[in-house]
Amino acid sequence: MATAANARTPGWWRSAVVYQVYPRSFMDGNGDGVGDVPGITSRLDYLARLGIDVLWLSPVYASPMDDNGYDISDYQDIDPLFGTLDDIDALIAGCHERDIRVVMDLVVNHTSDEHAWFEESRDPASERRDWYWWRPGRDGGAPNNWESFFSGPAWELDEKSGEYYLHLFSRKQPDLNWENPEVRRAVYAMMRWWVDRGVDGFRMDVINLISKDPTLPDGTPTEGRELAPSIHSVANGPRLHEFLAEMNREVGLDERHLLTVGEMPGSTLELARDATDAARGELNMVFQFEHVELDAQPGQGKWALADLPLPRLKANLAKWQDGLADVGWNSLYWDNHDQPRAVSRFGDDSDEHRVASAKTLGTVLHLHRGTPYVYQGEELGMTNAGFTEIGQYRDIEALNYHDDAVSLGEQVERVLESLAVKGRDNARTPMQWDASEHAGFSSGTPWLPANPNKDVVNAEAAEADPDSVFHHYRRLIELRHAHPAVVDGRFALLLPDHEQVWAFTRTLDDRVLLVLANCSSTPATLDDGGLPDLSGAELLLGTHDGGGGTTLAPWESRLLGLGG
Ligand code: ISL
Repeated sequence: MATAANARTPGWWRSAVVYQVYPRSFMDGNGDGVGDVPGITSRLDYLARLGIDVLWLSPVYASPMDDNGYDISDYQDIDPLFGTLDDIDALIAGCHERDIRVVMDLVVNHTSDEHAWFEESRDPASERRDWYWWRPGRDGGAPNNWESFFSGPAWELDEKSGEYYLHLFSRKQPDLNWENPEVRRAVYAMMRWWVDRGVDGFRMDVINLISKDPTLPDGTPTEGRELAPSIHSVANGPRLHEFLAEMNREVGLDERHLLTVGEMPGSTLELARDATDAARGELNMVFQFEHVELDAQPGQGKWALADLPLPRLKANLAKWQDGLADVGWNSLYWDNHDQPRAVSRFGDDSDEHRVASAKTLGTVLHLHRGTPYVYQGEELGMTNAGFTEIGQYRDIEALNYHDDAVSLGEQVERVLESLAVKGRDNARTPMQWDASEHAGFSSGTPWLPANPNKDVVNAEAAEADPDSVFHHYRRLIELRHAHPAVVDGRFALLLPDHEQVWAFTRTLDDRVLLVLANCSSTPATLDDGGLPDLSGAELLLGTHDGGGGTTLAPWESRLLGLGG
């Protein structure tokens, strides 16, 4: 059988669209209320109909599930909650039969504290002691002032040795010490094992945290907090590029044309450009965070909400387009399992505008230059969860933030508002397959309840409606596969100051693609000049029938083809 895996060609990922599955919430095959691998396999025909090229699977490895599988206790086994290694083999084969490639999540900045490596490492005499970051305390407290991403100090005292270990995430996610070459060798061997099993690439969790300044210097705390936010103190360490290049060589990532995308919170444009410069042999692309941090108060963390005027968002994406135009490559995303739902955040999720705004956001994103990522349910215009009480949340980040903020004297109402807007559980409610109980996700009681809007927002209804968000995404993916300008065209932002309209071109030779998108819930006028001559333009994709003229309806978008 000629599998997609053995047909990988250099740069194939530039014309690909990746679909992210969060296994816990995608499809429950055995009725225990939690999604699983056989459940995913049972839905592959749906993904094939959408037309995606790659499936990125969030972690399914053995895990105590402190952070829903991002705390791994065995990299080479599947958690029983999700299935078995045979189930994964069947999923990979099922994908390859449909020409869908499979990218695994690689979580190697940290393991679970229940990983055998860490259990050994707890013994100060063990050969694995140095596989993690152990340090004596300072002045009766933690070794430095770093704060965990999930609130509170980034250090945990281990009574047995009287030393602390570093955990940039939960205390059940101790950080691996990448300074130790044995750690690196073990990680590369594990990656090769997965490649041999048939996977087509890796999405690398917080990969810019693997290199740390070994002196672990204190960070500068922000006003009113005694702990320094860890990201600014620890990201992008001195040996990051060296480690990435070594991994690439040792695993044969480029040699085998595997897709590599590194998640890099706190990445700068310069860092991303270097990391994705093909000549350096590190990564294909990175997930940078700037555009998903614009709706927060600068330096105050994600929970300090702020308005986001459209010109700022446009300028930010344009900055990355320009910055990676000649060297490197962009990844494009609105959504993932850590972010609120795009249509609720950047669009308008009211009954009136949900469909048009979800489509328009899709057009804008997919027509930028880079590899687009679709997070499960985004193609249906799924919305935020609408939780109003802390008891509805399951995410460790949300629960820790709530307790921490309330104990520091913040008003409960404000905390709940931030959670409703930004909490990660917004993206983790069950995939909405149909209007039946639990949205067709599970025959049991789901671990998080399905959004009540599943009666209207669901895959079955969307597939039956040619004007749905689903079919709009399907067409966007088709357009990418059919039009080289979508993949390679040079990007230029138009009307940068327009407060409602997102307008840009993509140009390849004499072919010009023009996107005109009203990103607001009121009509927008296009009389500002600054647009190319539209006579003879061909409408390739629109959100409204028979549009035209110089007024765009609320959330109307048009993709026009000129010349060529
Ligand atoms: O979710 C975030 C926004 O608050 C980030 O802080 C997030 O924790 C960060 O982007 C890293 O994310 C990745 O690593 C975490 C895991 O919890 C996330 O789900 C994962 O995407 C630790 O493995």
